[in-house]
Amino acid sequence: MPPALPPVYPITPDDRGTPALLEWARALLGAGCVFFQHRRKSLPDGARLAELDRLLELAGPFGAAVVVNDRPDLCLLAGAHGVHLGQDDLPLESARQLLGRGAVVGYSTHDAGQALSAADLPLDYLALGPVFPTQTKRNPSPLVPPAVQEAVLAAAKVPVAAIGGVTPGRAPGLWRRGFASVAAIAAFAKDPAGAWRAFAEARAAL
Ligand code: 3NM
Repeated sequence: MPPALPPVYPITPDDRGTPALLEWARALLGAGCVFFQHRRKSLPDGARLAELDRLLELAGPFGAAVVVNDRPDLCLLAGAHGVHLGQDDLPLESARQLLGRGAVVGYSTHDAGQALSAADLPLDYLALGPVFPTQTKRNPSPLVPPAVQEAVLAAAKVPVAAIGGVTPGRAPGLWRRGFASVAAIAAFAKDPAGAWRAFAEARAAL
């Protein structure tokens, strides 16, 4: 069984070097996070793979899962726990073929058509966004209106993560609406351990 999508899903910032990124991960793991995504689109492939190796070494003693953004090949090479694929990446079936049933395979969707047509794909979770305005993603899709969010949540056969502008203050509304998870970059960028605690408190108060 692949590791399950947790209620809070941190994603790495992409605005710093590897030593600072490893500090970010150490803080998050120390605070209790056991599932996060390595999303480092700006790094050359070799540096991205080397950083992923280092992250997996850090995550191992915590039993934490590291999901690789976009790249089943890097996931396989590093022995990471799964991939998160976008609309323009390898097909989900190909990622599944490469990584097997034990890997997490997640998929980004941005509208009802994409999310509903993913219903029969070999997925472990869907991400839907942006649910709020995001400063982090270049050229984000238009906001997913609440009615579309609800339609996707009603039809989804796998857990759905909300993404885009998520903060600890916004998370409870998303969980209550039926999102299994909230994924975020900016909210965790400066103080990952503090943000982790703020999300955990919001979850506990739900
Ligand atoms: N994907 P922040 S929005 C990586 O809409 C990503 O699918 C999105 O960063 C989507 O939490 C986004 O800082 C950026 O808004 C999320």
